[in-house]
Amino acid sequence: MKFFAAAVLSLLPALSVAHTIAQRVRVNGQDFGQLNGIKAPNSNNPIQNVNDAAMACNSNYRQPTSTQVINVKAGDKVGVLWGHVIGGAQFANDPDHPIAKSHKGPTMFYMAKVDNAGTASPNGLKWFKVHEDGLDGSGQWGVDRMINNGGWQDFTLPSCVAPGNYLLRAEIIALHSASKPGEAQFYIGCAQINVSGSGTKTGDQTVSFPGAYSASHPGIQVSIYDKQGKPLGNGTPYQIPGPQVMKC
Ligand SMILES: [Cu+2]
Repeated sequence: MKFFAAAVLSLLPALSVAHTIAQRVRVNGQDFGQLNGIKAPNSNNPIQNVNDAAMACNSNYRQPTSTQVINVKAGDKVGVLWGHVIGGAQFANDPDHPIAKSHKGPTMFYMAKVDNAGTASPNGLKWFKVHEDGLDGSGQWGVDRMINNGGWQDFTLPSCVAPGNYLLRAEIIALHSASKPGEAQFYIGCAQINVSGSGTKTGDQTVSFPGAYSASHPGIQVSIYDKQGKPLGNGTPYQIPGPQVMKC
């Protein structure tokens, strides 16, 4: 037993690097290619401080950064691809690609209007939520659906979004250790899009990043485990942090 506990503990540092990076964009199934129209960090480490400036669009971007802006129509299906490292799997049959299965939690998309999405600073923007996927009644999380989707996190861009350039913020919160304060892991990547269409909305309810989340929110500091220790939820509905999803 003692040996077993020691063996498990010695695995923890290895588990802690089972992280992920957002690195590709697709529109209606068309993949725009690695690091085109999206800025990715050099490291796959999560952000753990909700007040970190990197909560907007991550930080320490891999150079050179893409200034490409990807054209989408309001109503299109837009997706961002997550991978364990840049390029996807770290090695053949990498069990931590696109993310470690332990990293249960919600996935979300936010948008913020900018003048030029290819060069815009992610600081000081007004973000509105356009999609969220939390815990369903069968104990499956947004992250499980992303893994089952080969790393793609997709949503339908609301038809009422006004034309123009936007940063599209993809987010995963990994909650496997989140019962302790400051241990929720935030994975964030921002794509650069130009929306066309006849919509008029840029969000009913906007928030700032950092600022939108508090460390003690019940969707951020939370145990996701049932009485058997399975990550199926703790018996109360999981509350996704942030504002309501925009409605058209
Ligand atoms: Cu991780």
